[in-house]
Amino acid sequence: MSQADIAIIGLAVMGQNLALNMNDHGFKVAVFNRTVSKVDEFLAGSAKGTQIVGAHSLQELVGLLKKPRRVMLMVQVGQPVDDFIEQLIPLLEPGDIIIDGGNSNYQDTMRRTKYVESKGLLYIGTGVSGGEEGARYGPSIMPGGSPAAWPHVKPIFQAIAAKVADGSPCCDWVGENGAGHYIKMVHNGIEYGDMQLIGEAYFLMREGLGLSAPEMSKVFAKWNKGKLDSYLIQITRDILAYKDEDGKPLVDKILDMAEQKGTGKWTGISALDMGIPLTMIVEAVLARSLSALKDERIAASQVLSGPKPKIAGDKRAFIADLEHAVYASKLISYTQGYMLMRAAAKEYNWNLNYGGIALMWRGGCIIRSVFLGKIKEAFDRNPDLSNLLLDPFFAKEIQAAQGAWRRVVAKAVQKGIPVPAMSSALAFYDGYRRESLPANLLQAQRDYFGAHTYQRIDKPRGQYFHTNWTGRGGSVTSTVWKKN
Ligand code: NBP
Repeated sequence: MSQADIAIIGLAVMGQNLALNMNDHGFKVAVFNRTVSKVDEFLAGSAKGTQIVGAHSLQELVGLLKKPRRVMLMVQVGQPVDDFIEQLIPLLEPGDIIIDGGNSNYQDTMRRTKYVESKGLLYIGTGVSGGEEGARYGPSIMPGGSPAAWPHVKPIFQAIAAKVADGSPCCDWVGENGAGHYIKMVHNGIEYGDMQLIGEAYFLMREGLGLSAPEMSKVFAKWNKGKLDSYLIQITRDILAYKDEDGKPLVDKILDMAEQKGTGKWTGISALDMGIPLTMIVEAVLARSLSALKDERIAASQVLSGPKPKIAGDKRAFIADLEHAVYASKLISYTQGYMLMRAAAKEYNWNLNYGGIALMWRGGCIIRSVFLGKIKEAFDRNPDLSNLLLDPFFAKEIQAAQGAWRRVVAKAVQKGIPVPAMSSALAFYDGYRRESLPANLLQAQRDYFGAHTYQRIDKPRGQYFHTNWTGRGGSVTSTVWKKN
């Protein structure tokens, strides 16, 4: 019997579908699961008739593999990953590769890479995006870890990954240690932002224009043929058209309390740690938190009032403006996401390929869109592009959209319809494009109450001054906080 090319541990939705996908591409896969009965169920079920082989112990699994052995974990994040690593290390030989394909925190992946490498083995932490369908027919795969492992994994990963129109795979090497999981985390943060923007557009149409779910489905269908063409717009179109058993839209019956698993929050924490103004994604995370306060909101709705939400006037013109507002806000979100990745690359010494990342996200994953093709083009034009907004194409796009964007945000504010993502994106744009901001006053306040010192516009940067504002303070200054 020929030996297996790769092992997958963890036969829940992702592990099973990845195994079937690898099998379809001619790779022989060996599988194992903590609850061993699931191995037999899988082999007798959806894996029946395939080349996939099962093992009933880790020892048996490792024995089925050709060398260097490639063992991929698709298990719940956290302790289960560490437990499997511990159990695998004594069974593997130098040069063998452990791959974690779950949504692990990048800091865990940095720690695990170091640990596994210290045992003479190689490690890959990879983001896998696209959910069940992606895993089965072509996910976006974002691997990082031990560079020496990549050539051994590349043929399998690039074969099973989604492909863009020219056949390029949505999978490439991201960088050392935690880089792959970091990029997957930012992907998920961007996903939160995109979903929130779509939610705000939906809410403006529902509350402001009084449109029904099927009417809004038609709007999203139209948007999906333009600049916003993307997986999330497409599924929103389908969700809004979906009818419950009684023929009424199912979406109207779903409780408005959002849940989250943490990757959006991690993205926000990383941005706060590095001082990057990732405002839109953080607003999207916090909008989910606000939605979760359902009972408090019900109580508050009895006490607190606001304007009537109905938006009068030309509905079509407003919907046209809305499309621009979503597009411009999305551009800000991706700009901020790229600012964050640039800062992380500096912090962790990763040599990130920004155009390559756009290509990895172009297909297979939840944020796949035509727009990402434009980002790839921007980095092709200028690989050192410091900020997406400064690319000539995107600078022109945002200029063209901003009138409509301002009208939508102004109307939402006037009508009391919350649009935290769209409005914070606009505030970022108006801050980023200004040479001067009110931080001069803020620095004066800090110096007034805490002797934190300030720099002057009429003196070279790096010189710090303190003023005895009240005449009562002394001349001792505090340690300077330059950045945060
Ligand atoms: P789950 O995240 O639900 O994990 C189920 C697997 O983890 C099963 O094999 C289960 O074994 C195993 N497991 C658990 Br639970 N606790 C364990 C423990 N203490 N020790 C050993 N094994 C344990 O599966 P999934 O939804 O397929 O996701 C797999 C990974 O992929 C996760 O990291 C997830 O975040 C990530 N991911 C998921 C999606 C998605 O759409 N679902 C998308 C992208 C990435 P058992 O059968 O014995 O309980």
